[in-house]
Amino acid sequence: MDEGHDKEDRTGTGTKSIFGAQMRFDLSQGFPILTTKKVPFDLIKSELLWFLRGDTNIRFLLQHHNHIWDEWAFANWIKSPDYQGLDMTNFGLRSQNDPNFKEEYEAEMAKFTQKIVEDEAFAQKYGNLGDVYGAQWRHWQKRDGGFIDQIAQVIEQIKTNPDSRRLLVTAWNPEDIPTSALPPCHVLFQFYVADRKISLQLYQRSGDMFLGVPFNIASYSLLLSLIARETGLEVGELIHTLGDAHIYRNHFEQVKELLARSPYESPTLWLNPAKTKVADFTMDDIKLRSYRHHGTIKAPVAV
Ligand code: UFP
Repeated sequence: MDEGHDKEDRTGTGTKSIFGAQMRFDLSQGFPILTTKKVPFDLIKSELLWFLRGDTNIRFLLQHHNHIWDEWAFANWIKSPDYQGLDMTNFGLRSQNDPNFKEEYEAEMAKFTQKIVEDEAFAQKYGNLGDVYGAQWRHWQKRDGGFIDQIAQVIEQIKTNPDSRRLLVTAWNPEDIPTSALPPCHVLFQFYVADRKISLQLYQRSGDMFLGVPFNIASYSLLLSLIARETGLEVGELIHTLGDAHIYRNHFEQVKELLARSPYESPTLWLNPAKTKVADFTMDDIKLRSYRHHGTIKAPVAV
């Protein structure tokens, strides 16, 4: 907020922004999740398990009461010939500015998500988001047909060739970008193994420091912890590298409130000791112990 450049942005909100920033978290010192506000760890868990399943259908998320990807599926639904409801064009912006429309939108959205959960055929058709993380991580489409499972490959490489400098997973596919509603924010991550510890560096091209980034820190720390489990290594550091790191102009008050709070001690992560494979973990196998935090701070999401 003090040193950033004033920048306009795609959402029309405006930001203070810097380019190129890095944070390092030593996971042996506790699990890096903000304590100065509540970060909903259950949503982070179900989203990460969804990515790791290679799933791109919001049905799994809805079954876990996770609504973070709803808008993207809804946007496809309202453009389809099967949609017969009220005009929902530009629903993101309109629902922020028009309380009557907001009510109509929420009713349409509730009908949509209920149908996804109850009707499997409908979910097949309208719950799928296509080329999002699950697909890129586990089913990277090859030019000659077939696919690449980047997660399985990187785990195998970490086990057999831990000194490799090629332990990478990428989500950025230039071919998909022009048709993608939300080009990946987490473009690429790399693993590094030394002294029996494994670290992960994430390159995130764009970070909303108040709303998105606290989520992202916890999500990639969990991913690192799961990969450490499967490869039999200790957890090292999460290195979070950001391209455009920004604070939206309508988050300044919330950021000041957050910074005025005193942090609590970090919680610890519990992973079911009976599970060793990333793919076998379920919601109940992952828990935060002693997560003490301050209250939620509401802030508008830029859409
Ligand atoms: N954003 C995050 N983390 C995420 C995610 C999105 O901070 O995991 F998916 C924010 C960054 C930016 C906006 O404010 O969402 C994406 O917009 P753009 O594609 O224009 O960078």
